[in-house]
Amino acid sequence: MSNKVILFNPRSANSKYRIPNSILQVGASIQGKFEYVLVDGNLEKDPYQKIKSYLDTGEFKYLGMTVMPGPQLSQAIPFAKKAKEEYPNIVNIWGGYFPANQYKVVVSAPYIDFAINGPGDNTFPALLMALENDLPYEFIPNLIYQNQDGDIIKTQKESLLDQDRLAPLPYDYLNTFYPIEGYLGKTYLGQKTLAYHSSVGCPFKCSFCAVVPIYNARWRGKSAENIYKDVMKMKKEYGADAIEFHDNNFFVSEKRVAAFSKMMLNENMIWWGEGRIDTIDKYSDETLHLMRKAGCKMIFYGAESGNDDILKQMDKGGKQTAEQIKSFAARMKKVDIIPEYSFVLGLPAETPQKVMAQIDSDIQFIKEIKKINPNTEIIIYMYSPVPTEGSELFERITEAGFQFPEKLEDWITPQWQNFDLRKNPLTPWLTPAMVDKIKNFETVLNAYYPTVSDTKLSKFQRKVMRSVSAARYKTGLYKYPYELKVLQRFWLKYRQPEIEGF
Ligand code: B12
Ligand code: SF4
Repeated sequence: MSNKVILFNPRSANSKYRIPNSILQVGASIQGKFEYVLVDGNLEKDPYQKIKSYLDTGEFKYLGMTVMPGPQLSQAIPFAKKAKEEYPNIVNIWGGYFPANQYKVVVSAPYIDFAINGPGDNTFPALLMALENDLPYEFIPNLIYQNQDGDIIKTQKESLLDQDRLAPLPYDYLNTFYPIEGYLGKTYLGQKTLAYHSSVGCPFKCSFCAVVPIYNARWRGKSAENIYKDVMKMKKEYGADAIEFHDNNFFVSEKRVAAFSKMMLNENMIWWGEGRIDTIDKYSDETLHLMRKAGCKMIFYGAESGNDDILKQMDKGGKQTAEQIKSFAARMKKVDIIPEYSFVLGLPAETPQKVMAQIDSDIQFIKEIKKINPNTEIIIYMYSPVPTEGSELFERITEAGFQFPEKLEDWITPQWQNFDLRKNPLTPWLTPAMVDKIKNFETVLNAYYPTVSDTKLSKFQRKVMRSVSAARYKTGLYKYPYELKVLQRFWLKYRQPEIEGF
């Protein structure tokens, strides 16, 4: 029968491949209903050849891809296009954050048939059923497509599903395509790190965030018991000894985190996740100590900026302030959990002088944080807007002249690839001098405080980097830090969370 499904994870990393949770969960949604194969672009030398070999059997009709912005597009776009040209009867279905946010450009491409708008757990099997049985699909929630008149149709959004009732992740089936051990990599957290996703969405509405347009301040998580069950399976059967929680916001519920921590107390596993300062600052000391005892070693936070006005603009509904960012860094020091603070520099302002002044003041703020808690890991992003239409920030960037590509293929031009990686934000209000200042400060900061999570750097190398960069760091002379760049090139394959992730 020619109704089999290929689920493809385009290449997203050059090393430290994670379990492709997106296609794994999509696979779970059709397990037992449709036959499917998994193709991981991270592990295939020639993934298109692999896809083609399946299509050549004549048994496959559906090509599902998961797509996030950035390098995944450089396989997703040409592969989808080529597959449609060579096998015109296949149905191309894209899911993930890119098609959900950039849906206009995606479904207008003549070779893409459908985009999934957020969770695909019900949508995907329902769509396949409809297509197989020639039934209407207009009433299937979370779907985006272009109809015959050329109108873009977005069907209604479905309520978030009870995450405990989703089909179990088909780890053992994935293992028949790619050995699971290959996905449990060495990180700062452990020798065999499991990537796990325990919740969907986020209850907040930060105006720059790609999660907001899709989830609209909704969040649902699996219970502590079910997370623990999956983690234990991966520990016992595949030797996992650490966990990276890939949730947008793992720490929404103190009760869930405390319950999970209690279960993890004697498991000797280290774990990490992403949270919000204002949420976790409400946790009791007791919970924080319990988390640390249970293996929570580091938490990633969007600190964003040291300017309260900007924080207000960004964190709608949030209560984070510059004072709190500082006092929380001190609190984390007391409970011995490393705060990983990310900052977004280069936001628009009325005049270039104001943009520059804000960059300077954020740099000062970061240095203050480092004084309060030198273990704080700092990650600097250059502001890249996402089109959260209707948001205040979106209106401002549009007024300032920002425009997204109009054609899907334009996303794989080098300038947009760099934009995706937040390397070159293409934002009209940032001058080269501003971009240089941000990048140079980052180089000096990383040399003066080499990240603890880089497992390759020796004590001696850290010492040398620190002393060579000390004068620059202290005096604020960040320009042309070539000597540091040379050292970093030789000694560091820098952990670049902005590209590699965590
Ligand atoms: C893991 C991860 C990575 C890994 C990739 C791992 C891998 N697979 O090899 C790494 C670390 C490499 C990475 C890198 C980047 N990432 Co990333 N990443 C994630 C993360 C944390 C988890 C993704 C995941 O596995 N989710 C679990 C699955 C189950 O959820 P899901 O993907 O949403 O899938 C559901 C639906 O979307 C839908 N669906 C998804 N795919 C498909 C496919 C089909 C066919 C169907 C039917 C449905 C469907 O159904 C699924 C089940 O309901 C997400 C945030 C998040 N919490 O999701 C960010 C995220 C996707 N990444 C993001 C970004 C920006 C990047 C980067 C571009 C830059 C950066 N700063 O991180 C880089 C570069 C990417 C690259 N190199 O191509 C953003 C995207 C934002 C946006 N503007 O769209 C996110 C949302 C993080 C964020 N909040 O900013 N990333
Ligand atoms: S808290 Fe994080 S995930 Fe939630 S809306 Fe803000 S930036 Fe996005």
